[in-house]
Amino acid sequence: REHRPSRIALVGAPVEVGAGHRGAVMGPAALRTAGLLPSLRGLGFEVEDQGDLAPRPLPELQETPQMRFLPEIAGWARVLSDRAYALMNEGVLPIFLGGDHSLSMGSVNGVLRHSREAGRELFVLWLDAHSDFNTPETTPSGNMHGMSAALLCGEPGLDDVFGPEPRERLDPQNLTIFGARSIDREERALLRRRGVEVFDMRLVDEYGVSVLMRRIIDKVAARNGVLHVSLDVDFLEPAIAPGVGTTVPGGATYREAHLIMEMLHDSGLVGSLDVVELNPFLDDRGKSALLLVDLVSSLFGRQIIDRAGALERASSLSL
Ligand code: 6HN
Ligand code: MN
Ligand code: MN
Ligand code: MN
Repeated sequence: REHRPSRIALVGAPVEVGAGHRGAVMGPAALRTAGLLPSLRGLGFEVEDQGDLAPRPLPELQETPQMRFLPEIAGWARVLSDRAYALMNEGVLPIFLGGDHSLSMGSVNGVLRHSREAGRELFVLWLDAHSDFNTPETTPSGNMHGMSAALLCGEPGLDDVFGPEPRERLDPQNLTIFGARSIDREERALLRRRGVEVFDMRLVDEYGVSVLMRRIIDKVAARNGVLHVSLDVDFLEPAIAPGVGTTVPGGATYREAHLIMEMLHDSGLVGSLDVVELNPFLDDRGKSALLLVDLVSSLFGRQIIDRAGALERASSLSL
C-alpha cells in the first residue's frame, strides 16, 4: 500500500540548544531561502509553510550536566509532537525543518501516536553519521541531540521530556541507523543489546546503498508499514555539506544520497520527514542548504528523466 499524500506542510523548529554548537536556529530560514517551498510546489504538491514553532515554557523542569537545556528541549518536543500528530491525522505529510536533531524526539513521537491509532506500523530510517542512541547515563557531552533515537525507543532516564504528555515507544527493531561512522563506546553496546539495525559506512562501502536500501524498503513493505525519514546533514560527506556542527569524514556522496532519496520516492512508503542539524553559520555560500533542497526534491519525485523511459532504454541496451 503506497502512502502518497498530495499535501505537504513545512514546520520550522529552530531549536539549537540540543547541539554543542550554536547556529542551527537559522536552519529553517536557510532551507526556505534555498527554495524548498517552490521546489516542492513545482513537483505538484500543495505545500503550506506553517512558519516556525516555539517551545512551550516548562519552568518546572531543570537541566542537568547529563541533559543540558532539558526544559527547552522538552518544551520543543511536546509542541512538535502535537503538531506532528495533528498533521498526520489530517493526512498532510509533515516536513520538520531543523534545528538540531533533538527535534525528532517530538516529531517522531507524534507520528508514532498517529500510526498506532491508525493501525499502521511505523519504521524509522535515521540517516546520520551518528546513532543518537546515548542516554543520560552514557552521554559524553550532555547534548540531547545525541539522545533522540534512544528516547524514541524508550530508553530510561528521559521521562521528563514528555512528562505527563502522551509518549509512544518505537520498537528498536523498527529503527535503522544508516551511514553511521561515529558511535560512542557505551552507545554501541546499547545498540547491540537492543538489536537496532545499524548500516554503517563500512556496509555502505561493501554493498552499496542500493542493496541496503532495498532491504529496508522490502522489510517495511512486507509489514505494510510506513516510513519516517530523519535526515541529519552530517550523514553527508563534509566536503559537499559543510554546514553542520558535527562533521565526520567519510560520509555519503552526492550520488549515494540522491539514490537513497530516489529509491525512497519510488517505494511510496515515506509518510513524514525531518531535515535536521543544518547550521547556516558554518555553511559555505549556502551549498549545504541548496543540496538539502535538491535531496528533498528527489525524495518527492524529482527525476533526471522519467523512470519508465529510462528503464526501457536501459533494457534496449541490454544492461
Ligand atoms: N547528532 N555521540 C555524540 C554525543 O554527544 O552524544 C555526538 C552526537 C551528535 C548528534 O549529530 O545529531
Ligand atoms: Mn495517515
Ligand atoms: Mn543526528
Ligand atoms: Mn549526526
